[in-house]
Amino acid sequence: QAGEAVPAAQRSSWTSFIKSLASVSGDLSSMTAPPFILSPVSLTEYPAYWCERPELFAQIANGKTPEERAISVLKWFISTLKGQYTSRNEGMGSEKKPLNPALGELFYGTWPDKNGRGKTDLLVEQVSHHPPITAYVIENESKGLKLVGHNAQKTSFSAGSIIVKQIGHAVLTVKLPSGTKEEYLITLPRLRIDGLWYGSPYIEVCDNSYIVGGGFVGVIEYKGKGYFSGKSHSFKATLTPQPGMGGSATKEIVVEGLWHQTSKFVHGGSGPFHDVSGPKEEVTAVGGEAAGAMGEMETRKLWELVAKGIREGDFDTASKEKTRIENEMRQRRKDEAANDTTWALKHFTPLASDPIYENMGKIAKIAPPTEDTYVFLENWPKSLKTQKP
Ligand code: CLR
Repeated sequence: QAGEAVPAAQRSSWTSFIKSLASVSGDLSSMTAPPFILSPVSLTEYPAYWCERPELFAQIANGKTPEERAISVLKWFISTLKGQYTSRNEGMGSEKKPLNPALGELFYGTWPDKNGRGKTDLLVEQVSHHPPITAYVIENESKGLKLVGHNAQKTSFSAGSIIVKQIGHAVLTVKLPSGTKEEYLITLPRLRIDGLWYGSPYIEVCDNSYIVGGGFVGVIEYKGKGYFSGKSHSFKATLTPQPGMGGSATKEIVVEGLWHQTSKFVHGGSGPFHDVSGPKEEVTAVGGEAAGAMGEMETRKLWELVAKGIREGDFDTASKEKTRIENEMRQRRKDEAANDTTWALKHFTPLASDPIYENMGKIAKIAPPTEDTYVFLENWPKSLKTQKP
């Protein structure tokens, strides 16, 4: 029986949606779900979660030693988790099903300079539709910081929960004043979506993820209710010095706490570590066309009427518009096939295996041993950055 959180009129469609989850494996993104669970936001906007505390991102550049920087990277990373994995519950009452991006869908945004932290810019492109793959860059140029990553998901259903295996990784490059650079490989944790029967899905982060760089192998272990701390959203992060990786630290650093609240040092430091009780800063969307206008493929333009319909409860319009867009995209693919062409990506080029992932992954024994990547073409729209000659 579908739970209380499901509007009465949508109970039976919610029940059949849940039941069909068991038979759909791999990609849930194109499944039809009842209106109450739809989010008006496309997955191309999600990379903004990486930088909703821009001052913590900028802070990485202020570290004077590899150790200080590695700690700042960990602190910034842990501080993004609350936004990444609980913000839909806070903003919309439960986890929701995002709009499934079209191939070539774009999203550009910025966080302004404040208190000397520098301006931070975001660029996102949907580089594959089936399976959905989103590539992104976040750059704070004045601080020499650049995060380039992509993500995809493989979903399965187990014991009433959706298991989301995140595929993809990110590389953070820190340009040092000395002219050298430091690189950090960041991998993504596995997720479990619980609360489905009640109609109020929420995410628990599971297993491990890694941050390798700055002379450390960082392992973040995630636990939910009933594990070592007995509380949901628990984590323990261990930074282990790795000889030969550019660092000079000898002691292990261990941090423990709740990623959606606070944590503290338990080894290699003392006192509080991270605290995300304060407000975050949402990205400001910027059009990528001349004078900052939004192009047809920019997410807030492309999905405008669908999003409006979902927000206002006008699901007829939302669904009609969604069908129109999907048909247009299908036609585009057919035309390409007929003309023997393919869609040209605007900002990225695929690379079959990422050497940074392979090298660092080997040090930390990360599986799989190789992963593909999307290389950024360094072509920011002029509305975000003035191109250097
Ligand atoms: C995308 C990358 C972000 C973190 C993130 C948060 C929520 C995830 C999303 C990623 C991928 C798509 C996702 C979503 C939660 C629900 C949704 C797994 C990993 C699936 C496709 C929809 C399930 C439908 C139920 C909510 C009914 O950095």
